[in-house]
Amino acid sequence: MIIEKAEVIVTSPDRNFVTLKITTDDGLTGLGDATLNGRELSVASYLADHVVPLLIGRDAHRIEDAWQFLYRSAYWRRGPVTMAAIAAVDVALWDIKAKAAGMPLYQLLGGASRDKILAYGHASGRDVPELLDSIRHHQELGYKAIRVQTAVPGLKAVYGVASQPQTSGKRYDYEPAQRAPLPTEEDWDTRAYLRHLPGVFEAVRNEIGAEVPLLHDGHHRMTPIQAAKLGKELEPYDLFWLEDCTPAENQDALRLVRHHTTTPLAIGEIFNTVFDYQTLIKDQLIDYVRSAVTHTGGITQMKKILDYAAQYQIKSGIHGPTDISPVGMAAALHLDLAIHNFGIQEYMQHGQYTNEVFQQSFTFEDGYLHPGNKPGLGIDLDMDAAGKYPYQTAYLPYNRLIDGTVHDW
Ligand code: EZ4
Ligand code: CO
Repeated sequence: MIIEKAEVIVTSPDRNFVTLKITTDDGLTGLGDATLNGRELSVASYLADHVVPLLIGRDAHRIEDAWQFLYRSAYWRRGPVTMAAIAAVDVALWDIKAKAAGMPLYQLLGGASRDKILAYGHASGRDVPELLDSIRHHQELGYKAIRVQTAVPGLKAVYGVASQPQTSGKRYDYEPAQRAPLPTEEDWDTRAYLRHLPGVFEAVRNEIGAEVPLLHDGHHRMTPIQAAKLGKELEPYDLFWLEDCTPAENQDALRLVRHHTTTPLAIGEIFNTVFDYQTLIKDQLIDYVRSAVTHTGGITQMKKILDYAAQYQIKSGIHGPTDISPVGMAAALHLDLAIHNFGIQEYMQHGQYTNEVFQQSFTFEDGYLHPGNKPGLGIDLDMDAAGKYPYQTAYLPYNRLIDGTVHDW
C-alpha cells in the first residue's frame, strides 16, 4: 500500500486547524491533526515543505518505521512543531491501516478495555453565582466531571473564564486564541489568585455536594512552593486533579509540590516526547498524563508513554480543548477506549462550522464519549467546506504583572 499523495489543509471554520490528508495507491485516505494553537503555519510549512516529499512512495503500512524515520532522519529532534507534524503522519497512517483492516482504530490497539469514556467539561464564572450556573448547565448537558475556573477580583481577564455567562443563551465556547494580528495582553497576580481560589471551591462543594469529580487548571502560573500551598489548601475539596500547577520545563518542581500535598497532579499538555515525562513517571511525581495525541507524536508515542505510566498506576487525561481538531479528538478517543490505564478525557464541544468541515462519528451521551465503529478514525473532511474558511491570524494571549513583567500565561 503505497502513499501516492499527501496534502496539508489549513482551514479556519470556528478557529484555525491544520490537517494532513494522506492518499494511498489503492484509494484509501487517512487524516491527521497538526494544529498548534497560534503557530499553525509553522507546522503546515514543516509538513508541506519537509515531510510530504519524504512520504510519497513509502509503504503506508509501516507506521513505526515512518515515525522513527521522521524523528531520527531530521537530525533536529523533539519540539512542538516537529512532533505535531510527526503526529499528523502517524495518526493518518493509523487511520489508513484501520480502514484497510475494515475496523475502528481501537480494535488495532488491542480492542476496547471499557464500554465508554468518561469526559470532563469546563465550567467557569466571573463570580460564584455565575460559576454555579455554569456547573449546573454542564450537569444538564450530562457531564459527570467538571473543571472549575474562576475570575479573580482585581484581574481583568483570567485563563479559562468564558467571556459570556452560561445563561446568555450563546454557545458556551471558551476559546483563548483571539483572531487578531497581535496577541492580547492579560494581567496576572498569583497571590490574589491563591487568596481567592480555596473559597470558591468551598462554595462550590457546599452547593453541589461531595460526589462530582472537580478539576482545576493552574495553567503554569505558580512557583513550586505556591503550588504546594494551593494543593494543601484544596485538599478538603477533594479535587480529581490540579493541572499544570507549575511551568512544565522543570520536572523536579513537581517533587517539591508532591512532598506537601495529596491533591492529585496532572501535567503535560505542552509536552511533546516521552522524555518530558521521564522523571515525572519513574519518580511517581504525577497522577495523570495530560499530553495531546496531536502534540506528542501521535498514537504511536502516546501509547508508549501511557504504557510506561501504567507501571506506576499513573493514568491518562488526554488534552482535548477546541484547538485539538475533531481528527485529534477521534485519535484520543480510540486510544482512551483501548488502554487499560484510562483516567478521564477532556472534552470541549466544537462549533457548528467545525462540525460542517469535519464529519464525526464519535458520540457524547450522558457524560461519556465513544469513538464510534466506522472503519478507521471515523472522521471525514469535507474539502469544499474547508475551502470556504481560509486561515485567519490568531494568537493565544500573554500575561504581564502589575509592574509590567511578562509572566507565564
Ligand atoms: O490553554 O489548549 O487544559 N486545557 C488548557 C487549554 C490550553 C489551550 C492552549 O492552546 O489548558 O485551554
Ligand atoms: Co490545561
